[in-house]
Amino acid sequence: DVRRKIVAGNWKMHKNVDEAVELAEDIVSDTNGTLNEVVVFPPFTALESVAEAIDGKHVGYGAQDLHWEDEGAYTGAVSGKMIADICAEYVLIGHSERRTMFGDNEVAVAKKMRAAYRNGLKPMLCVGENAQERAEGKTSRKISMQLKSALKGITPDEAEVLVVAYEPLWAIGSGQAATAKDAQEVCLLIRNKLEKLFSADIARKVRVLYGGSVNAKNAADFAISGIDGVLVGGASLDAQAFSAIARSI
Ligand code: G2H
Repeated sequence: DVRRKIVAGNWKMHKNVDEAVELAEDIVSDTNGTLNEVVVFPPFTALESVAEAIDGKHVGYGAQDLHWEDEGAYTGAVSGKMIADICAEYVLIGHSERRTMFGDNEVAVAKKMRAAYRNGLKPMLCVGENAQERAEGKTSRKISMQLKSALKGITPDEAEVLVVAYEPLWAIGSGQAATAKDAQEVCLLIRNKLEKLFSADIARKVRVLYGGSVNAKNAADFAISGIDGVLVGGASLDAQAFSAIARSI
């Protein structure tokens, strides 16, 4: 397979600095030897300390969000330029918690995508339908719309390093993960859409992950063709559980 799998941990609003550094260091030692790419997303207050602790090791790190401008009067915001300055590799964009609780609409997501690329960060773009959209058979339409809107103006070169995370809203933090078959179906749909938006070559290169209530027990279910890894929330806060996931993907 041309695509190296990614196991990513989204720590959300958890961990103070000391706890974050300890977790990151434990993940580094517990995932030693894995062929998969391992990435952690600490909260902003701990990002630089985690960066210092694991820089040069096999575990990558990124930010959970960014502002679309590089600097300015935007109280409380952190820019892609600032995130790139501490040598982060990735940035999460359009996580459903940002979309539903912080007003990140399609316009904001698209601007954040451009800001990430402008600053040399690889975006991990989150898309997904809610329970009602799934029940009404609108999953495909919703995902296609989100991809088209977020990737508008992105060049083929930029698209190559894109990572897409399929995170159905009904599976997030609910303990009720999607079945591997349902996740695989939507991941394939995402890859088809990428082929339409860019090319078959780029669609072959982009990693498409599944996220939503992945844990050490169910992670291996998602080790199937078309799913290039997982984005883990709750279970990524425990080094042993997260490392077990990294080994089973
Ligand atoms: C989805 C996921 C990680 P959890 O938000 O982004 O979280 O694994 O807790 O459902």
